[in-house]
Amino acid sequence: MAKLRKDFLWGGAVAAHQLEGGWQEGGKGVSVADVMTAGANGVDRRITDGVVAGENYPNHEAIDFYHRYKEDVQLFKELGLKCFRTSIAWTRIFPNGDEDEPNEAGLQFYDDLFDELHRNGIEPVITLSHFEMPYHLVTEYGGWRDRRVIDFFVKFATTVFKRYKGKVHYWMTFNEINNQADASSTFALFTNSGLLIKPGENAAAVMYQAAHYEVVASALAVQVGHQVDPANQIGAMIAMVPFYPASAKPEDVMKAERAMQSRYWFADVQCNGRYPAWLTNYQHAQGYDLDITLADLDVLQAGPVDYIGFSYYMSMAVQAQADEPASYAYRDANDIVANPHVARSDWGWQIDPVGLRYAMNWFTDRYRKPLFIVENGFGAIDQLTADHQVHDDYRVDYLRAHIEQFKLAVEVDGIDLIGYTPWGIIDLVSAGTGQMDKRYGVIYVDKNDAGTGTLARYKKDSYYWYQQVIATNGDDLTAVTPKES
Ligand code: P53
Repeated sequence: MAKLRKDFLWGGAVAAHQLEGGWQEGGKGVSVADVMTAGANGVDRRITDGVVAGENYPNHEAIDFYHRYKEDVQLFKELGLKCFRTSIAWTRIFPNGDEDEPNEAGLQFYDDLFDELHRNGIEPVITLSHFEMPYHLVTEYGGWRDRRVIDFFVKFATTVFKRYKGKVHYWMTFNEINNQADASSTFALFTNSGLLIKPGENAAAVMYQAAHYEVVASALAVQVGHQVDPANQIGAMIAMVPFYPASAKPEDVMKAERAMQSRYWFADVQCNGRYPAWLTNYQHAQGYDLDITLADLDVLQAGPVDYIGFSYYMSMAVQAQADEPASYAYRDANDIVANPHVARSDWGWQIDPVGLRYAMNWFTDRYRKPLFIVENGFGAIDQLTADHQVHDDYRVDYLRAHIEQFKLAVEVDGIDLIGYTPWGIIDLVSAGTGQMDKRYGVIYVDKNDAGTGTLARYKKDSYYWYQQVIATNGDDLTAVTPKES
């Protein structure tokens, strides 16, 4: 029976804008993450018209990793991390996005961070664009709706591939590129693609255009990355939420199939190098006037990704309508129904460890590429005790159940898995709500939703547990008693 690789990349994942802070340090420009206010559980974040005085922007300071990363890397080393997934803030390298020359202070920051990781035996795993394009590209170009943004992105990618050659081997192009698939979430359209939909515009048409430019830019980046260093492994990054049919009714099964196709055509293009026919037919039938050239299709064909990075938090179930159209066109708001067979987090996320194994089989059947679980985790309210402990057995239970399932996928199903980087290994700002109190970390950060706190770091019970998991290469998933306080 196959085992986890000897060099399995146990790690932790974060994103630049959610932990660095230092939003104006070292010449950094304003990113889309800098104009999003704090929301709450059930309260959307607002996108303001630039940075407005008096508003609360949680990403501006975040957990101040920009100034404290050396201390944090020591905690990661003691934890035993083999890799650390973060992103490069595009706005540190090209503050406005359309400059001719990169910003040296920004480049130097990541040189220092990557050197510090390597000194401590930790491999950086880097996302090029994780929900934070330069805000200037939104105001001047309308975000990814403009073809010129492809060149700006490829220039950014080329700059960092060259600069960090030999220091970074694992890359991903766009974080959760498919989060915008439904085109109905203002938040996803803005964070993925810098899109603000104007009155009278068809959001889906705008999304398909922007996403097309993104997959072209991704394929170009893959090609450049391989030219710069053939040792580079460049992946897609897909938000994997499996859609199950709500019943065995054939129409529900077909609905689930179309829901999966609608969310994962991005992976089809990034892995197979071409659009699936159903989507091209659908775009034509809808009358979308898309700028997709033959030259673009050649680019897609020439730039397939090396592996599939993906996030996994939850699954969903879908149901056909009574008067389902022939297209089975999928819409989140119409088609999702509650799944009575799984539990939910306080934020309504359906907890489904078996769904992770299912998703890994689905990816492997469809693409035959190595997989890398680059996000998984449990957002919860934690209680810090007076003596600075956090008894987060619920988080250990969630992570353990998911690790058990991916081990089955490797050991029983024979799936090729590069590594596992649980999300928010150190508490950080939530992408969806802007909260600090929705925590994922095995390291607690003393800061709350109001933005107050000392920013001190404390090890949670889950820290000691994960340390044991890594030390035994996943063999020992049992509970541990914290060794120190
Ligand atoms: P938060 C929605 C659904 C699944 C994953 O999310 C998502 C989102 C966007 O909120 O995002 C990923 O912080 C994303 C991370 C994010 C993490 O999941 O809303 O790649 O940036 O923080 C968790 O609880």
